[in-house]
Amino acid sequence: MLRFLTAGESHGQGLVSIIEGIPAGLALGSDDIRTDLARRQLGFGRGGRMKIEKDSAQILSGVRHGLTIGSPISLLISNRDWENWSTKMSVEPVEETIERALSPRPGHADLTGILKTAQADIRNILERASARETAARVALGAIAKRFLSEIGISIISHVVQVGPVKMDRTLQPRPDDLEAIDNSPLRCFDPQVTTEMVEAVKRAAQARDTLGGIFEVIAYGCPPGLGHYNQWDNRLNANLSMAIASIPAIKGVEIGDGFELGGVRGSQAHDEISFDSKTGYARSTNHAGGVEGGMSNGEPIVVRAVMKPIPTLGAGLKTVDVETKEETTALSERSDICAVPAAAVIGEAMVALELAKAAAEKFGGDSVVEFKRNVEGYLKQISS
Ligand code: EPS
Repeated sequence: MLRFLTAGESHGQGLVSIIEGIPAGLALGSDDIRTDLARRQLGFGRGGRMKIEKDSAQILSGVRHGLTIGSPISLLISNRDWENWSTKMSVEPVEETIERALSPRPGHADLTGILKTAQADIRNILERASARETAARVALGAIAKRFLSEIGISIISHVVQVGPVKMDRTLQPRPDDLEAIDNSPLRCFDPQVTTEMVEAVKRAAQARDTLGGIFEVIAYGCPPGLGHYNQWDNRLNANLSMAIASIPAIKGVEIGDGFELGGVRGSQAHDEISFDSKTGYARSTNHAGGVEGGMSNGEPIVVRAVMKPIPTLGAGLKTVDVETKEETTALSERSDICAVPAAAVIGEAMVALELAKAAAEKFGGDSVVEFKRNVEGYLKQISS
């Protein structure tokens, strides 16, 4: 029902995206998208490209006079850097000889990409494999967030680890804390840990190296029952994991206490149930991260992901020239030292898109009015 696609190269003319399945009557403007696009560009340790780009999305269709009309919404994010690349990335053939990229970066799509697609220039791979594409996903995610906010769902993220520097796992921010998180140079909720993270990024930069880390996305206000236990590909935990793992450089995803659950007994792993006649069912803990049996259970949904260090290293790793097969140093485009704060914002977008999909499936509705009426009826039904 709700689906989306993106297109566009990192140094091409721009990023294009289409989302289908957002009901009619949702208030939506470019400003709703601009805030999240700017948040994706934040973070200490970003490269020179972020100084060039000032991302904004032009809404090309699906919105009229500030409201969605139920047709596919299409967006264009123009690349400012395009003017420096219009010959190298020209759609039409060009007269001059363009230097090819021939030294694949270990950890990137470069080598397998040229082998798989029978192309000789790594640029044809890296342009699309680049994390630039995630700007389009963040724009779509902002639309999904706008939709979810109609039923009281809000999604935040924060960085809990950069390289070896970790934050206390039990510190969990609330939606009101998002501004403070965005104001932190590494989007970390703990000021003391932030200082240590900044130092770690500085040390990596001095060594012309890169750093990964771990981020957490939390969705507040989800009703119980998004997703389904009835079929493998309806399970919300599975779909959230796929959505997050699809972000470039993500190597692992956990929900709730995740991998730590492998080391404790059942009595410590599960969230005991209570009932209050005024407030309904409740849990005193949330080890499950808001998902049980493939469905949201009404508690905050907590998803964590590990991002590997970016494979474009200033110093360049050992590799092989794909033409001569001689040993060489991997190509080193201008790049980021640490992009975990940006990855966290992309994580919010992917969680939003997945929850919007699950909510649209559960509650249906061709208009926002119908969707909200269905949600209200359901919440009334399960509260009695
Ligand atoms: C990226 C390389 C860099 C990053 C880029 C991801 O781009 P450039 O080669 O233009 O310096 O800045 O990220 C973005 C452009 C972005 O918008 O996040 C890569 O190789 O993945």
